[in-house]
Amino acid sequence: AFDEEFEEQLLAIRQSMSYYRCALMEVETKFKVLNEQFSLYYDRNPIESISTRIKSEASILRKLQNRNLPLSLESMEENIFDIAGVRVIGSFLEDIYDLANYFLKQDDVHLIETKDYIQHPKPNGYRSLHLIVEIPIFLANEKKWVKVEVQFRTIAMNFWASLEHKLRYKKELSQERLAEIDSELLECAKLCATLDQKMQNIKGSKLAQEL
Ligand code: 0O2
Repeated sequence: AFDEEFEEQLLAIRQSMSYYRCALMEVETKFKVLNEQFSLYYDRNPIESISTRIKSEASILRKLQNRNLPLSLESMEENIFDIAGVRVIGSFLEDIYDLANYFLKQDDVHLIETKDYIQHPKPNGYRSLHLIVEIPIFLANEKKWVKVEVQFRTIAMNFWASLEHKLRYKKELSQERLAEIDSELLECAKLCATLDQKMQNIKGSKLAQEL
């Protein structure tokens, strides 16, 4: 009986992960379609790149433990919203909000939560627009609603976040040096925000429109 129960649990976990992978495919396609339409009408691609990832098992476990939540499949599905993650890198600041709005207007995309770290950057300087949504996936005999986190960033936001992520793991440094690095990273984040604004201004300027 124990073996059977264990096998059932494994199957349920595998099934759940497969639903998250299907949801990633759906969302990725939605952005590819938007990019295609933009290219056709405006002769430019607002999306620099799209990437997807499934959160690692270790990372899911850590998140549940840190929040003192039960370690079960139900608890994972109810509490962890970024198991399926899509990252959309847009060209200009304005593109980020346009893409997010076009995506949210689709009637099979249900918004659960918005975290706008562009309007309200994190204290360390992190900027990105996060949307938690629920989208349907169509299986042989049923329709399942699956949660996906979409992170929208400009190239500059992604540049900062990727390098900050790497630097954060240099834990062998002294407290003093770590504080210095944090403050240097915050300064870099501000420079990136200025760059984004300058690029957006150039794009919006009369000169660029005439080109
Ligand atoms: P990974 O490798 O992407 O899975 P929490 O997830 O508990 O920290 P919350 O509120 O659930 O917090 O999510 P939040 O802060 O809106 O977004 C979390 C994700 O955003 C992170 O996922 C990162 O991808 C990204 N992120 C948030 N803050 C930072 C930051 O300061 N620096 C960088 N580089 N990325 C950040 P994970 O799970 O941490 O990692």
